[in-house]
Amino acid sequence: MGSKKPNRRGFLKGGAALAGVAAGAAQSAKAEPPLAELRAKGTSKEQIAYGDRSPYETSMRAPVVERTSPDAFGLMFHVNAPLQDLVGAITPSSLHYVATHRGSFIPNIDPKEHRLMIHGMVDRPLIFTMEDLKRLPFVTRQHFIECAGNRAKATHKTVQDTHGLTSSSEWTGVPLSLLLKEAGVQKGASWVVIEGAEEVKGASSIPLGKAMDDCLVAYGQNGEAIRPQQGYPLRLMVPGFEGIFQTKYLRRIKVVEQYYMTYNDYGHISPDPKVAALANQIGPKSVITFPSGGQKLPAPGFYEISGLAWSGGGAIRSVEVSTDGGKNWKNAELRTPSYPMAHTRFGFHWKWDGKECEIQSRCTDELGTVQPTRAQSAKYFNQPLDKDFRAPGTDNTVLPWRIASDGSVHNGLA
Ligand SMILES: Nc1nc2c(c(=O)[nH]1)N[C@H]1C(S)=C(S)[C@@H](COP(=O)(O)O)O[C@H]1N2
Ligand SMILES: [Mo]
Repeated sequence: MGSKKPNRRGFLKGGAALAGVAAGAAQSAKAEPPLAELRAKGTSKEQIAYGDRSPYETSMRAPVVERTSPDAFGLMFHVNAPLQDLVGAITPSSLHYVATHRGSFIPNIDPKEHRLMIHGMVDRPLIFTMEDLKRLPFVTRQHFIECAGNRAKATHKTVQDTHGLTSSSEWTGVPLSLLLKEAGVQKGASWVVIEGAEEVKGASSIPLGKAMDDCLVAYGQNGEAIRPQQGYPLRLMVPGFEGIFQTKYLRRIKVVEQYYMTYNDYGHISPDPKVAALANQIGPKSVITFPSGGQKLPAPGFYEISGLAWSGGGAIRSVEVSTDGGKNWKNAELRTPSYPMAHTRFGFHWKWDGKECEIQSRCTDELGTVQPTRAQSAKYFNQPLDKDFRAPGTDNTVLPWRIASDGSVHNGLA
């Protein structure tokens, strides 16, 4: 918070500004069925066995605006997470974004049949069953994933459209370094090629230094087995790297002596070595999820601006919010622990005066890197913005939301 801590009671005292109604007046019109009726209906085995959300909660993933899923062949492409509806820093597994870069049927893998092979430039090629992996020392960490295709453009309406290709989960698995040490990496090795088990393979190459640093061979997501859409039964987590490196349905790791071009790298790798070296790490990025495009503020008064910040460079150090089109910036509060390469939730107290305005957020990570504006990014890449105002490179730029005097919220690029 800027200089002075706000006084919470102050907000409550100014209660007229809040949209609350006196107790008693806000009773729901629909009455609960009487207990006898509920009793007669009984409790289903399913309700007892595996929980469902309330039927009143209808938040959904949605295909990216640019491509339908499933397509005419039944293939699934990129599907956005409903960031506008989420609270906290963890994306519920059922709402985690999904990206299958060449289109895919989600494979149905029997974990008893699944194997992970580590081979190539190693002293002892190894094959692990899922049971083998679960016997080994594990770690649990929160990490975000973001697709390189997560880019806002002027025609997008909601934060689900502009930023929905990122999600954050708590992942559990075995450090990749442990498996590689067990296999014994040979002298001269410098890259690993990672391959998935489904028809498109999802292969990508990562530097050995990263593989030995903080990568996870993950089988757990948010306290249970990884969901099929996220790579059941096993995926590689490469914290902070672009989504394409987070190989799902992980089945093969080959230790090699040089960079290997895979099918997936096509279109992702730049011939400019400087760009290529930086391209796989996600820059510091943040976005306001409330109020955001498509929502409406019912009246002037107090609102808590809320949003998410994340960086491939480490933990989020600070988030600033501007409510006057980027002229003045004030520190937001970090409302969740800022773990390295994980979504961090921020909050910011705000009183809307009912006038048209523009709100935006920008973050700084632990390396001191500041999230750029679109203009700064265009200057850095020495490339103009296109007609949709898409940022060049991977888009980690600041996104403004414009609030009209009727309270409706719109994409500030439009
Ligand atoms: N095997 C496999 N791994 C894959 C992909 C894929 O299609 N197949 N898609 C990649 C892409 S492009 C992204 S952005 C992330 C998305 O992970 P998610 O679907 O769990 O959100 O997985 C990556 N790993
Ligand atoms: Mo992706």
